[in-house]
Amino acid sequence: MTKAITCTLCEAMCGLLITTSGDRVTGIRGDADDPLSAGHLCPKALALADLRDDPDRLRAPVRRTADGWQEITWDEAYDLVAGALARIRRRHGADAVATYLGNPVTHSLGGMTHAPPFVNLLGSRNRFTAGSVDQLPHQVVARLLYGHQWLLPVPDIDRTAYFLIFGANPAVSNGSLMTAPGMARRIRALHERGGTAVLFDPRRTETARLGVDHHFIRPGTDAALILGLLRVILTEGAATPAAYVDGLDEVRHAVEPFTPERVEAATGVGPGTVRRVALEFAAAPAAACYGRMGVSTQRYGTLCQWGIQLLNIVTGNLDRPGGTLLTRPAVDAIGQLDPGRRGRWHSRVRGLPEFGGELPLAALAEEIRTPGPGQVRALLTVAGNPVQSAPGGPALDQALAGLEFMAAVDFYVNETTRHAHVILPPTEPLERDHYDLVFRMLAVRDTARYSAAAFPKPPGARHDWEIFRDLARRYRRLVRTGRWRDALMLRLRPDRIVDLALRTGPYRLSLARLRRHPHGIDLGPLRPGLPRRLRTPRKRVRAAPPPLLEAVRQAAADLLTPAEPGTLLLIGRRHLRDNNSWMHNSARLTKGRPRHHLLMHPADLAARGLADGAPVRVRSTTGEVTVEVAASDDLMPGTVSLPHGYGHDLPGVRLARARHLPGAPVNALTDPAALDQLSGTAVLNGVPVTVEPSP
Ligand SMILES: Nc1nc2c(c(=O)[nH]1)N[C@H]1C(S)=C(S)[C@@H](COP(=O)(O)OP(=O)(O)OC[C@H]3O[C@@H](n4cnc5c(=O)[nH]c(N)nc54)[C@H](O)[C@@H]3O)O[C@H]1N2
Ligand SMILES: Nc1nc2c(c(=O)[nH]1)N[C@H]1C(S)=C(S)[C@@H](COP(=O)(O)OP(=O)(O)OC[C@H]3O[C@@H](n4cnc5c(=O)[nH]c(N)nc54)[C@H](O)[C@@H]3O)O[C@H]1N2
Ligand code: SF4
Ligand SMILES: [Mo]
Repeated sequence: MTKAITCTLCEAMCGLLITTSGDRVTGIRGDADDPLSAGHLCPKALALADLRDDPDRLRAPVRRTADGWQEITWDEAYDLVAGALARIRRRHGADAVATYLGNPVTHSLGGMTHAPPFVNLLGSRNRFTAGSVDQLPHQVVARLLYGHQWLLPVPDIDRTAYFLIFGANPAVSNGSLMTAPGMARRIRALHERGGTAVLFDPRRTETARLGVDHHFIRPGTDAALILGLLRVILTEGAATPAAYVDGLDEVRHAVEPFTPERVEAATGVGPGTVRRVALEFAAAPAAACYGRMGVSTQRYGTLCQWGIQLLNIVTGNLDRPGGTLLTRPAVDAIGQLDPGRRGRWHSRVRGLPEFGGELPLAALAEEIRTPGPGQVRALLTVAGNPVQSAPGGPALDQALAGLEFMAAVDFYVNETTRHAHVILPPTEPLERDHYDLVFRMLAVRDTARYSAAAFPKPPGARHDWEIFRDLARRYRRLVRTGRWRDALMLRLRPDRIVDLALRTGPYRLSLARLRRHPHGIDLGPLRPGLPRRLRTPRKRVRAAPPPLLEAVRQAAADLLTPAEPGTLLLIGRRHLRDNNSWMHNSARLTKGRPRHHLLMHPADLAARGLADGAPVRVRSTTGEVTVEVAASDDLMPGTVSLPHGYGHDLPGVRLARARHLPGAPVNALTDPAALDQLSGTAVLNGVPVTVEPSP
């Protein structure tokens, strides 16, 4: 039997055709009829079958005992979890129970509809998500400039003439906050129509190899370059902003210090390149500037994302076909979402402000470890592995061991969930219906696709949403709390929620209609909609919000400080066959040449007397790891690169294959104290390290 499904492993949302026989997968291929992915798929799609068959994947709730994990019934599991969460709340207050929502929550329909209302029910201010090790700077900037954290313009890659990229590797990641399956094809098409793609990245990446004009940049210095590009455009009279933009005089003043010569000393990018790229970008008939993880998770991530928006704004490319535009998704949830308020409360220990209702993940360990009123004593994680993904992972690992209670909604016993007292495993992705609530909002073309589950739910299994519904029912019997809206959401089925949202959405679609079109419905290319869709008070773009101006003023000297010779800066890396910290139990994805090495330029190896392939000790101010080094002239000298999500060999982890993969946990080296101040996002790129022979 062949069914049309949607891949949920990354943001690309590829349409897939899956053939099955009984309860087994017999084939997976790209769905050529999907209006967005047009047949594209990557090697991870095939691993959906491995995930399904993995004997290490939990199929029933388990409880941790002195003799290991013991299977229990759902009723027992719900009672244990709801009971413990309610008890700790009663004894120590709501803030004593923290929550962490990991990345796959956004890829699961039932996770998206039901995890947030359950978290609301718990009423704690100690809410954490993967957002603060990822995209929060984009949200902070969107809130300040456009009035809502989810008004995120998307590069119109299929119509642009000039694509300017900072710190993203879409050839591998398949695009992030820019759902664009088949990036190689799209870049090829850009070149074929005479367009240009320019990339700034300290590593010559897979994206750089797509015929892209690639330039090295010293890690952590992009804000200087981006503001320098703006300075060229604003001083050479090339600006053509829309009439609804305020504040460009202030911007012009703020970028004054960023002369091409000073930018070069800080970033390593020559003044000729700065001028040329700026003027080409401004002169292109349509241009789009975009930056992702490399510029979001660095010391001035919010300034980088501000500068990127400004480049699009001052050149008139915001809201222009071929520039960057807002999507118009069939389910438009923006009105229901927090606009991005900030600072309503602060973290207890370090006094860090919340943003959009969450605190920086970098603060979780200290909130657990530091005694006193408001101390975190219990944790619920959902679809996450913060021991691997948070800065200072090993310290968080230690902190988790000291919790009074921990529960996880997850189907693996990984580095994080091994600390749980109870694990509640949901169905796997092929067993559930799917509609992408998040990434349809961020795609380079408007489309809608509802996928029915490829397999029926096995007897006794629970979907993510059922777990939250059932937990909420028990919990509310013990703690009379919660808003009616959350209680209602928790009782509705996700398909019902999607249907209602489709019917009231901009295209008046319905679930029935989408079911009749299993390959998806094309809603067309991105369309202009500003200033009408702004959520600022007077429908004006605020190009120069005071907090950002103040931040540039304070950061300028630091940003423009020339690099010290001899220092090494660590950056991250993703691989097409890795998926953050999970999917490492799949043989299909992990066989072949190892790819966990620390990459280092041959000159940097020679300067330290290190041999290619030898184990080395990498040290930062917070920790150290031992890992093999590999020479690579794809790295900018002075930069080393290590992927995240490796190093699974900890006691209790139940991932038979992953445990034996070589590699080291990069977040042993990242520092929870190092944050992008404006957003609370962790600095994961541009971390100073030393590398020496392993003793
Ligand atoms: N195959 C695969 N795909 C994925 C994922 C995965 O794990 N595997 N993860 C998904 C997730 S959760 C996300 S958020 C996205 C991320 O999507 P991307 O951001 O496109 O992916 P990264 O590989 O993190 O790319 C970051 C790039 O920034 C560069 N970089 C590092 N530091 C700096 C710097 O200081 N300045 C500049 N200019 N560049 C820098 C790195 O060399 C790297 O090439 O990918 C998603 N897709
Ligand atoms: N140094 C460094 N650190 C990083 C990054 C980096 O580039 N460098 N990238 C950061 C980024 S962008 C991200 S998004 C984070 C990711 O960090 P996390 O979200 O914390 O971790 P993941 O590795 O995505 O772990 C996903 C977990 O979800 C479970 N899971 C998968 N599907 C489901 C499901 O449908 N339901 C439930 N309940 N569970 C499920 C898996 O079993 C796994 O345990 O890491 C961040 N950390
Ligand atoms: S690029 Fe790969 S992992 Fe991402 S949605 Fe497509 S098939 Fe799935
Ligand atoms: Mo991410």
